[in-house]
Amino acid sequence: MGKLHDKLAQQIPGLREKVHSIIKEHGSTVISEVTVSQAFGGMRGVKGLVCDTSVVEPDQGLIIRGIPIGQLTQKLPEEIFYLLLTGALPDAQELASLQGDLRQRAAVPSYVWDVLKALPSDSHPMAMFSTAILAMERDSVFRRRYTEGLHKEEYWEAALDDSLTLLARLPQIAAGIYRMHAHKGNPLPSNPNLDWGGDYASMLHLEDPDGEFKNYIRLYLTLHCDHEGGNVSAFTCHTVGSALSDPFYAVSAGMNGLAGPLHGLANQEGLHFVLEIHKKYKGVPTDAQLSEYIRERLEDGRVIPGYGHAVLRVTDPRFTAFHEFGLRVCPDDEIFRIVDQLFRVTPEILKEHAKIKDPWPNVDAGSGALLYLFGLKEFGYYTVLFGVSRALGMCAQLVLNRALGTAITRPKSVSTPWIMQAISSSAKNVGRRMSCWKQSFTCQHSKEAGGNSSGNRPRVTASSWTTRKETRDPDQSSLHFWRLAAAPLSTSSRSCARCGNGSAATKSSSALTSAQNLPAFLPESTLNTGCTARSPHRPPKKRFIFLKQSTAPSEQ
Ligand code: NMX
Ligand code: MLT
Repeated sequence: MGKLHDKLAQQIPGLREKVHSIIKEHGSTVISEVTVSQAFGGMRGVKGLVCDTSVVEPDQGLIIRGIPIGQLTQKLPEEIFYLLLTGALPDAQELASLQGDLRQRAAVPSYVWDVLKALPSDSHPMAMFSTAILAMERDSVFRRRYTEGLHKEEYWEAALDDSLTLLARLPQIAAGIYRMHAHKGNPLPSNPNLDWGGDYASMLHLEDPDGEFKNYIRLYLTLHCDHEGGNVSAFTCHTVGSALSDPFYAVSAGMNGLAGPLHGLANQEGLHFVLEIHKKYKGVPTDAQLSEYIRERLEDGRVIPGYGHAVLRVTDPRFTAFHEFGLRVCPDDEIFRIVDQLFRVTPEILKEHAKIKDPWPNVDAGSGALLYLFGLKEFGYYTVLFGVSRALGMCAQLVLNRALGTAITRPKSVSTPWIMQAISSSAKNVGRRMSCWKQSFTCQHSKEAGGNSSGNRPRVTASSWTTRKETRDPDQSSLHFWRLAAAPLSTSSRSCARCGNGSAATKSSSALTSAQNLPAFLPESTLNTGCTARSPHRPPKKRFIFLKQSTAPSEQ
């Protein structure tokens, strides 16, 4: 398996040791919490998965092994595969070794074509693609070796073996699917003198007088390669692979997720949307017409394809790379001009909808328009291109997970009644804790306020909590209250925020928290403690000071 195998064999023992020691020494460190909204809302933002091939920063987008994707646009996709796996770009020899290995494995078995031909002719290209990958499972080295008794430490080698075979065959399979889908004849043979992406472009067999189509396909395959571990296709692939299903099963499953319109199919939807606009306005509309069109679509309860993202909060740098390519190659083309115009007009409209967290274009907003311009007009096919590229990331993640012995994926699900029970216990617990807590404090200002029947320092009254609590939803009432009550308080000055009494023995919120075992979920910033006692000459304020009874001045 060449130099890539050797490099990984060198790196993996160190990686294993690092991960084992992190788990051993810091296994109980909390890195995330889960709210009810997240449990119902696609686990958005929950950190419960590790992926080292790439990260997606909300304000920067895709970063592969520390390198922003915008700096990798000139690299070949197979170089990116090497980078995803090893953390470094290959040198010339390493690249040649990988390309040689891929070439040797590129022949597609004839049974794959038989399976594809047996499918109904109107099958979606993504269904064909996923089926072809699944059919090749019979060739899995991982499954064969596992059945023979493969040692755990060698899982990754078998996964790499399968991954290389799978990736080597994908361009010809994908190009063959295109030709079948577009009724353009039999699949064409692979050209061993071309790189992985160039060969794919060449087998698609479209006009390419100046080589820009090949460049575009290489760019396309580089930009879509990976998007950390939580996107639908990568996560599905990861989950299936975690059961030690081999890479053919796992990648095929990932492709089925990619085929959804909220994920990879959005590139097909995006072009469809642009063509609809072009048809309706018989060319490029005015900005006002386009705005109206977008608003109508939103009012019809339909998404604007190619816009929004679960993680990103800026223009996707992958969109920027496609946009720059279009500006260079076809700035005056009407389809491209609509893509460009959508980029100017759409975000401002989406920003009017507070619920839409990311109004900016994602990778799918412009990629299809350029394919269309190069003559690849069957947009039902576009997600297959995405899939060929995303297989790089899926395979890299699988190999590393098998190397690190990542456990079978099995989060705990809960039922809706369980959630309702948790909400009500949480409200009761908070009430109980608050009540314990308020017993432990007394108010400095009670003296000036005249006190209550039991003395000069009345305890904080329950009503001061409940008046506010009643106005809040039951699960988070206290938290809201405390947030309301929070006000900057210099605990170091040890003086009261209302009367400025320097002798007030105010404790820092963290000291109070630990001393009184306060609700652990209250962020320290919300514990700027305060007094709820009313002074006759001062209306109650949002800013209060609590004093611990045992340290109140009168008891010192
Ligand atoms: N057009 C209309 N509504 C949108 C859009 C959009 N482009 N983006 C988000 N929203 C809505 C979303 O449907 C949700 O509505 P509701 O509460 O009624 O269900 C609300 O805004 C909140 O969604 P967000 O939290 O902003 O986004 P979320 O993380 O749930 O979903 C996407 C992310 C990507 C699924 C969503 O932005 C979307 O549907 N975009 C259009 C489809 C698309 O371009 N997908 C491609 C993603 C990239 N990829 O290649 O996979
Ligand atoms: C992707 O490339 O996978 C998409 O941008 C979706 C995602 O990251 O969730």
